[in-house]
Amino acid sequence: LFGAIDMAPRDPILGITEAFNADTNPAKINLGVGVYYDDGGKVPLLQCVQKAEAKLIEQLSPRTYLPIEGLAAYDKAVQELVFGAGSAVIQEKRAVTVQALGGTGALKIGADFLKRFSPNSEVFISDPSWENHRALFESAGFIVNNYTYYDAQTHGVNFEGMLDSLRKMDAGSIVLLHACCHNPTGADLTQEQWGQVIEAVKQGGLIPFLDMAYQGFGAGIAEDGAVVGRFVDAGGPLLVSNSFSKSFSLYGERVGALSVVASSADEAARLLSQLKRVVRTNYSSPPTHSGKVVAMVLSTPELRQLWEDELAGMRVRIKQMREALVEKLAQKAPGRDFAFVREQVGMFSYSGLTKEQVGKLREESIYAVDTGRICVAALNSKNIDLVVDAIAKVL
Ligand code: PLP
Ligand code: TYF
Repeated sequence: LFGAIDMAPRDPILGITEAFNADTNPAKINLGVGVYYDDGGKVPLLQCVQKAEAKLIEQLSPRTYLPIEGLAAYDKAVQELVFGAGSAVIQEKRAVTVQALGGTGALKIGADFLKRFSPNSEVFISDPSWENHRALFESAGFIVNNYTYYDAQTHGVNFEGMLDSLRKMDAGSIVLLHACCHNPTGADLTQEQWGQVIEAVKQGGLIPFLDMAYQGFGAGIAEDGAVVGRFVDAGGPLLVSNSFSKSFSLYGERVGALSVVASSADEAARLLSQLKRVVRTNYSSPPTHSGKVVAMVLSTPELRQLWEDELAGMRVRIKQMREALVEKLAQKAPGRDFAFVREQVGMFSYSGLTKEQVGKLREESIYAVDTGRICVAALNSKNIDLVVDAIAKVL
């Protein structure tokens, strides 16, 4: 039965971590995977998480099954974070939220749900996009296409091209948009451009699916999330996946959510029943621990403040690393202009390095993605000079 099975290709990003782990050079640096490291090169365990976990240990509780849609307190807190506390869509009970296994789990629930109710739609993702987007929607049975997005010449968004792509899509097409901190390019839309995208989505009768895996890493929690409210205000269906992997540094806990906006409370109740059916046939119900931690932090004022401060700390440190990278490269590689790195948003930079150059960096035990994507959040005051010297050498 299994004799003829081929070797599946490695995940292009997680495969880099495998190669990195196998490297015995103590000075090795992993700029591949999208994980935030602190200035000491460690993945942080946030204070707000530690405090919530300490409280949970004081009040240990049995681990029965959670409801299919997840912990009620979690779903409520996530809704308020994603749509804004007190927003009309929550008051009118038009939004439904289910706890999910990370942002990936949320995308998968959303994809399976859409395949059931809009089976003939095609899906459009940005060119380029997070590697897993295509695979997730294809495995749900969709045809997946690209819309124009990145312009390598300007290191920014080819906005006219993007609008043109949107306008050519058939009504009912599903368009996956990165709410903020575009992965892999770091090139985001301006507020004004979002307005035009929302207009094109509305005019074209498209189904928007916002993927928000990096809320708080761009301009701020509310600022990054504001685009969700603008889509809600424009009316029509909307799906939003969000993840706490990065913003809570809870990667391995698999904690995220899918929210869907309906046109009425009655429609929302029917949607929720169908989302539960999708969850049931995937994994029955989500895990308890991480949902409790995130719900407690989001809904306890002191812990909430601590989280916002810690997230701001991560955001600011990444910006400092962008700044340092630009300045140091200007000294070490004077013929080249890396000022665009300053304009990019979130964890990543499409550095413009070619596959060959990335291969040469690898010889120095510096790991980046073949596309030239580097994780700026993996740079720190101790490794940045090594990275800059190595980049200057391969240019
Ligand atoms: N969407 C994007 C754009 C991502 O970069 C990631 C990264 O992991 C995800 C979704 C998945 O989130 P999670 O790691 O919580 O599954
Ligand atoms: O793009 C990244 O690096 C992160 C982490 O299959 C990631 O989003 C990468 C690949 C993958 C899952 C997570």
